Amino acid sequence: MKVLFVSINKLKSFRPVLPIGMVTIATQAREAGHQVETLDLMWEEEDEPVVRAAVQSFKPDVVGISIRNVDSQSMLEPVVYTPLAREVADWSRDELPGVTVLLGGPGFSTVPEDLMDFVQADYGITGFAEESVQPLLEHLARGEEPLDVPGVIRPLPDGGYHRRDPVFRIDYRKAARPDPALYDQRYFSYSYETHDRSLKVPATIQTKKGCVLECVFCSNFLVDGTGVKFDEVSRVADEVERLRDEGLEVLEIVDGVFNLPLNYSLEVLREFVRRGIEMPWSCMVNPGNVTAELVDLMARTGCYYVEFGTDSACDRILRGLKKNFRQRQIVDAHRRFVEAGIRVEHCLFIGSPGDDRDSVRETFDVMEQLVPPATPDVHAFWTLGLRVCRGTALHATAVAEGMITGTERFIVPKYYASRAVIEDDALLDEIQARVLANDNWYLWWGLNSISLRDRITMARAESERIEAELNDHLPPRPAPPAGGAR
Ligand code: B12
Repeated sequence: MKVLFVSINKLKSFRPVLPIGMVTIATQAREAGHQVETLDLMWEEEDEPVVRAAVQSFKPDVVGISIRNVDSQSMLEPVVYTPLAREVADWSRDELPGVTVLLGGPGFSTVPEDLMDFVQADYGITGFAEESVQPLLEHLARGEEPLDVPGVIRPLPDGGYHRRDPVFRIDYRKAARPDPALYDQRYFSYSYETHDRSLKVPATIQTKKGCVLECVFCSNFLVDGTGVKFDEVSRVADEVERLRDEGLEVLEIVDGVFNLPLNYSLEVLREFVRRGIEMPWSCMVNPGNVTAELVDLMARTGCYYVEFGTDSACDRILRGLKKNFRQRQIVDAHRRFVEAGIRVEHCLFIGSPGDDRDSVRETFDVMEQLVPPATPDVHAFWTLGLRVCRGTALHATAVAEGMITGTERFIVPKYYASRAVIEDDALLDEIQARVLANDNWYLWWGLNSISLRDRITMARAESERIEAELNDHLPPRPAPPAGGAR
């Protein structure tokens, strides 16, 4: 089969991320004997002529569209990225009537039926696809329906969808190593600025899939399943050595949480140390699982920056979010990394279930200690409101509290923001003042010129416009059942 894989992610902020998932399965398909080309719209000014030309010249049997991000997940800056998927499909079908349109990617897995409806695609694959893309293509090559392929979704002639649940199984020994030649080479000459240096786009590696936590808002279980699927430590180290030897200067470990479970991350790091691997790298970290040995090994292997999924610094709120750590551990973990010379970025929500004046102030007070002004190696990224995702406990809470009806399409971004925060004008003014007073805190770029209260009103109007735009292209049917909340 001839397969054209297209990545529609165009987000360069705050750094462009390599489409490792798409390139992994493109490599896998090529190794299975299919003819494969990749097209990455990240670098294109005008998408339409590029997509049309690629389809015209390659004449693929299948156009596989990789959908990483559904939307910005930001209530204050709502943006949807999915219309481009529909356009890519339309341009392809226009150039090559009858071409098969296949959807996949982490964003796709979070809203598969909605995206199938929206794009009018022929097939989709939910979950990770190392073990399903090949059987799907083989079936298509034989002119058969790939209905038993794990994770497949296919429209039924009379409406609705045939679906097979993803199996979330992977044999890493059989999985292809993403071929760097299938990345758009413009990633490797691009640099982006941080406050004090210019950095290359990091090479990416995944040491495992999945997460053991069940944070109430998180949709990662739709992408990677529950439980953790580990790669072999030696394979991970081999891959890092290869990337380093190919000249890549910076590395990012793209596990949802690197240090969970702790023992496995320690094994990976000990293997790096044993092989003398040392290069600048970064990852996402759980503040509840940070030991002296972990930080020491991370620093010795070159880790220069970690992103904490802190969410709140109030124990009551952390408990409600089902986080596995409390304020004391956030403070400890932060200090350990800072002492080791590793930059820390906290990602925090304002408006979680139960959030009110007291809990917001407590969180702000703790962050003022950890991330004071004029310390540019530590940052706090605040998000007002939490994106409500399919099958999450937060979805059930948002319905129970009357914030959404529960029949909304999940492709349309909806947010949970506790009433005790969002309806308290004095608190919103205080939040604005405290964020603006700290040059290492970020909530929304426009905060200097537009008040937070006004921005919320403007963003609501923008959200309504986005919803209407999406609904224009969706058949008028209720969303499928959300599935059991976790
Ligand atoms: C690591 C990560 C980050 C890192 C990226 C670092 C880097 N250098 O890549 C950072 C922290 C920077 C980040 C930022 C953001 N992220 Co992020 N991130 C992730 C995470 C944890 C892993 C992504 C990854 O690399 N996976 C590894 C690869 C191998 O897997 P994969 O991409 O899923 O690909 C597999 C399948 O999806 C499938 N597949 C992929 N493409 C295709 C195509 C076809 C045709 C088919 C059939 C299959 C297929 O096969 C692949 C192999 O199994 C995911 C959550 C998760 N568990 O997946 C969120 C996730 C992708 N991120 C998400 C979001 C929203 C963002 C941000 C927009 C957040 C923000 N507001 O800033 C930004 C966007 C940044 C950007 N420029 O695009 C969402 C996207 C979904 C959505 N609802 O929009 C996710 C799913 C988290 C979530 N559950 O909400 N992220």
